[in-house]
Parts: sequence; structure tokens; C-alpha cells
Amino acid sequence: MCEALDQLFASNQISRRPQDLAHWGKDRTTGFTVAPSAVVFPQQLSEIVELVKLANRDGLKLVPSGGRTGLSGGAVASQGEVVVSFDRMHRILDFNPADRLVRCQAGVVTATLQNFAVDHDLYYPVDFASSGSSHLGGNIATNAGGIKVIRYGLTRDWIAGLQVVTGSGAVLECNRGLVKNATGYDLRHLFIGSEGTLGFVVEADVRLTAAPEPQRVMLLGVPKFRDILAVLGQLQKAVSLSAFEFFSELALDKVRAARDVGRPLTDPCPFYVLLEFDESSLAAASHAFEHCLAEGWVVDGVLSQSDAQAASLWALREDISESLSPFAPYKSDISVRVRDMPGFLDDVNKLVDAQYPEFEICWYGHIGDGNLHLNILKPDDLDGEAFYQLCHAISPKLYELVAINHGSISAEHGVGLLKRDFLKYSRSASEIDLMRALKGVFDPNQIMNPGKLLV
Ligand code: 2HG
Ligand code: ZN
Repeated sequence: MCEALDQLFASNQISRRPQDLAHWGKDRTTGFTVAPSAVVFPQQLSEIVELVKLANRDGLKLVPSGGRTGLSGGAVASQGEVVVSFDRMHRILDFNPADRLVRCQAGVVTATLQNFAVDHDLYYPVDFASSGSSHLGGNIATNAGGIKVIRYGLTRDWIAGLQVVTGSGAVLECNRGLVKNATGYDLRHLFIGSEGTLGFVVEADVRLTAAPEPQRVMLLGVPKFRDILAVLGQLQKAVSLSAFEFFSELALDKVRAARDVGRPLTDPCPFYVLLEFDESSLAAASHAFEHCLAEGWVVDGVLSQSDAQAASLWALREDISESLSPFAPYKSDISVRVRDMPGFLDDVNKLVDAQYPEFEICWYGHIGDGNLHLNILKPDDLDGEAFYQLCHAISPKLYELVAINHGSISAEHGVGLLKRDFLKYSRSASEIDLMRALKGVFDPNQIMNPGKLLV
């Protein structure tokens, strides 16, 4: 079976070197075994089709791999799988201004697409801290969200067409960039968010939009967690927000320590809100800020006076994840409907205080979308595996709260290996049965990304 793989790929397109297996066999998660048998670098569709046929014939298991920035273990190869890297399929193939569509290979880096849009006086609004290395294919596989969802939606909202290779080797052109297409099941949307369990995303038609007007950034100090929601309500009434993020003082501490930057406000504050809006609504935003101040929801604030200042305020939020990585955090990425947030926040706070009294908890996230990132930091004196097991064992309690609030155990990072055991807290038994049945239709021999999403 190894020989067949070597016949399919040129020697510079396949590696079994231990350092390559370690590098391409994982994403940004820690704690999972990394043990692929090979990594291959296809350059064209036909190689992927042949590889899938070979895998079906010889029982190989395949793990699609993009920018490896995932946080749920969706691109980890633990059991001798062949990693299929899209590093060499990184070209922008076509741009059609009439449709504002860009045809991309799956390995196009998110920032490359964003820059391409700017070069054509347009905008690709899906954005997050890992834009400089994440691949479009991975964004599609996890339906990635990020910092502009409150105005622009998720990756799903920008994908107008997909070329995929199913787990049985069929090549599908889904939707072909159409705006309107009322011809039954939209298979494109099954692949978006499928975490590589149904097949490979090879190319995509991505929709661009008009460039936004200049933006302003405000950073506010909010003493009480619950009041963040009141601030959101006030600002939403006043302006059209393009971002509404929050983070805790502990998160800020970690960024300041890692990046050696100063405080954004004179005094420390338990929580901070970072929001972005159109410059033309500055007066309305300032008015809303005054109101929040008068109500005591906000104690201080700063407004960006230049693009450079806006960028440095954004860095305080966007650098959190990376600044926390030395602490091997156990991550939760949960969401509820915004209307359920206040009660949910109280419940989660109580739970966290009761269950994790000895751990440092870093709160941050896209609170305007109802999305919280809860990072539990590993104490120095605790072994990694013991820490993981401890956190994993407590997770059901958190996810029960999520379930009671009809929320999601994974808002934007995907299920992967990390949350697979907890899927039942967000999806019913009937849904999971149907998901498994769908997997069987697209990937009858179960060659695609084994162990991810579904047990
Ligand atoms: C973010 O919003 C990312 O910064 C990463 O989704 C979150 O590392 C995390 O928990
Ligand atoms: Zn996020």
C-alpha cells in the first residue's frame, strides 16, 4: 500500500521524515497523539481523486490539512493516517468582477484572499487572528467565524461555489457561484463545516463585497461581566457595529506580558469591550458611550485616533490566543443566543468558581455573537495529561448549561477530537444518526478524517 502511494506522488510530494510527520500531523491543539504514516502534497485535482480511490481500495485513512491553525484537533492524525496537505494548492485561479467572485484553490491563505480583494477595491470580510496562516479550505471545513461576524456573518455566507472530492472519489461542482439556485439539496452547505469528514474541498468560489467605509475602534472598561450586554444593547441602538469583542483583565495581563505593551486605560478593569463601527457614526457612538458611563456600566474608554492606534487596540484582543499558548490552555468555544446571554453568564460564572477554584480562567470572545472563549490555563506544577483529563471530566457540567440554554458546544472552532465526546449536548440523537448516515453516503468506507466530529 505504501508503494502505491509512492507511485501516485513524486518523491518531492511525499514525506515520511519524522520532523515532517510531527509538523504536518497536527494543528494548534496540544495533548493528542501525533502519528501519521505519511504526508502528501497534491498539486492538482486528479491526484486527489486517485488518492481517494487508492484509499478506498487499500484501506488508507486520509486527514485533510490546511494552515493547521485549528483548535479542536480536526487536523490531527493520530492513527497512522496519511495527511493530505494543501500547501501546494495555493493559487487564486480567477476573478470575475461582474459577479465579484474569486475562484481559489483550497490552500489559499486567508490574508492572501483579503489582500487580493483590497487590490480590486473590494473586501473579504471573514477575519481572525490566524488569517496570516489559515487556509481557505480549513475555514470552509470549520465554517470559520472570527471578529466581523456581527456584521458580515461566517465563512458559509461567502462561499458561492465549491469543488469537492467525496470520500468515494466523486468530483462535485456545487452551486457554481450562483446567487439563486432552487434545485433541491444544497450539497455545498453540507461540506461547509463538515471538518473533512465527507471529502476534500479542492476549490471554492468566494464572494467579495464593497469595501467598508473607514472604521473607528473604541475600547471600554466594564467592571461587571453582566453589564457588557447592556453596553452591547446601547451601542447596537446607536451604530452599525462591525465588531463587538470582550476580554478579561487576566487575558490583557497575559498579552501585556507576552508582547510588552502598556495598559490601554489608566486603571485596570475586570473586563474590556472592544468595538468597531463606521467613522460616520462617531457622534452617535460617543453619545452611547456617555450614556454607558452615566449608567455606571463603563468606567473609562479610549477611541482610536489613527489606523495605527486602532491596530494596537485590536492587537490586545487578537493576540490573546497566542499569548496563552505557553499555558497549554484547555479551550471551550461556546455560544448561546444573545438574548440568553445574561442568565447564561451568571450560571457559567457560578460553575467556574465552584469547579475551577484553583485554575486561572481567561475569558474573552465575540460576545456580540453570543460566543465566549473560555480558556483554562494549566498550572505549572500539573502534568499536561492530568490537566487535560481533569478539564475534560468537568466539561459535561459546562455543556449541560449550554444545552439548557439551547447553545452550541462549538461556536466556531469545530468539534474535531476535542469536543467529539460532547456533541450530544448540542445535537439530538436523531440529528447525530442522520449525520452518521450522511457520512456513510459520502464516505462509505470511512476513509475521511477518522474519529473527528462523530465517534
Ligand atoms: C479568537 O477569537 C480565536 O481569538 C481563538 O477564535 C480563541 O484560542 C482561542 O480560544
Ligand atoms: Zn474566536
